[in-house]
Amino acid sequence: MITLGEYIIEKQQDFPEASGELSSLLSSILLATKVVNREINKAGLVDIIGATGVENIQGEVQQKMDLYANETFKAALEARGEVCGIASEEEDEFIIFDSERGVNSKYVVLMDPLDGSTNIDVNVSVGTIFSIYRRVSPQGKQTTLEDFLQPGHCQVAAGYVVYGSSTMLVYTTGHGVHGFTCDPSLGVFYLSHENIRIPESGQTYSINEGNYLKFPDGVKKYLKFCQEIDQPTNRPYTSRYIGSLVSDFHRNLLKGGIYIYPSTASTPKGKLRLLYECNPMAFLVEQAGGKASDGFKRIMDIEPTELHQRVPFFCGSTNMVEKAETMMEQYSPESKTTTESEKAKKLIA
Ligand code: P6P
Repeated sequence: MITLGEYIIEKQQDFPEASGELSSLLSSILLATKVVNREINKAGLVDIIGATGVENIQGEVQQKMDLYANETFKAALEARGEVCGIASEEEDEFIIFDSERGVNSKYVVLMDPLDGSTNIDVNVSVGTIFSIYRRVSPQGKQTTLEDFLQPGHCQVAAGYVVYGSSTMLVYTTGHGVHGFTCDPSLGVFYLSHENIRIPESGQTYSINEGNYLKFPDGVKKYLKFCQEIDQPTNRPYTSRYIGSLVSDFHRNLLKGGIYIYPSTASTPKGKLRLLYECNPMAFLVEQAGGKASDGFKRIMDIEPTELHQRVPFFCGSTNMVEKAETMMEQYSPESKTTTESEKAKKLIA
């Protein structure tokens, strides 16, 4: 029974150039996770569920637990002094940690402190998602926007916490994906899933079919493919959609499956945010042997332009993602938003 703290230190040799800062950073995330977990588990008993009436930059009404989780992770990260700043779904701009330790630290963290938080009021699982980069601005100075607008393939580490029937923390530092389960009697996270591998095929698809009428034709064709009767390929597949990315992702990671949030009428660029939802999940799924794209382009190769930019998201078992991409190429090529096609449009204009 090895704890998360012991595992991080044991694996520190994977980072010869890091003299313990990354280990210390990850353990500060663990500390904040324990505090948030405690509050979520009693959210029904204290005045901490429900909405604040305040909207965040996403135009979404902030839940009280959103703000609590955001403040908890922000405080834990700043106190540990291993990051020079953070970006968060709950913060309009990136946050600068301008203490002497902060400006001299190596890393930045991007996070969705509590994803799917509207589920808390109805006791459905929610999650935290985090992504860690080495800064590109000079140490000794304040962090800059460029530290946060790095493509996903530059991530140093990424992970999520799923506050479900049990609380699990799953992370990668580029050396496989490892899951730790909390023993609530001790508040300790023990290694429970070492080297998680996602099956290359699955029988589950996760998508909000309420948006069907406005899906790209390629997505509609893929859904019909999933629903066809075909014994040899175990179809029809099963539809499972919790409305909590971390929960749907976690199930598909362990059992195989695909999660799709495509462009819709109300979210023409998709709903999920590239920097602190899609990139960390893409890093994890690729490290587990899966795939993540916007339907055409590898998520981790997308060059970010804005802190809260959204992208369509296809993520999960490689064979399933590739089948969906084939249908997007065949039936919705106009949805491709690669740099090349944008340049072509400008030339024609
Ligand atoms: P919809 C939660 O708000 C979230 O960001 C993901 O966790 C979840 O998968 C998705 O949005 C649900 O969105 O539009 O289907 O309710």
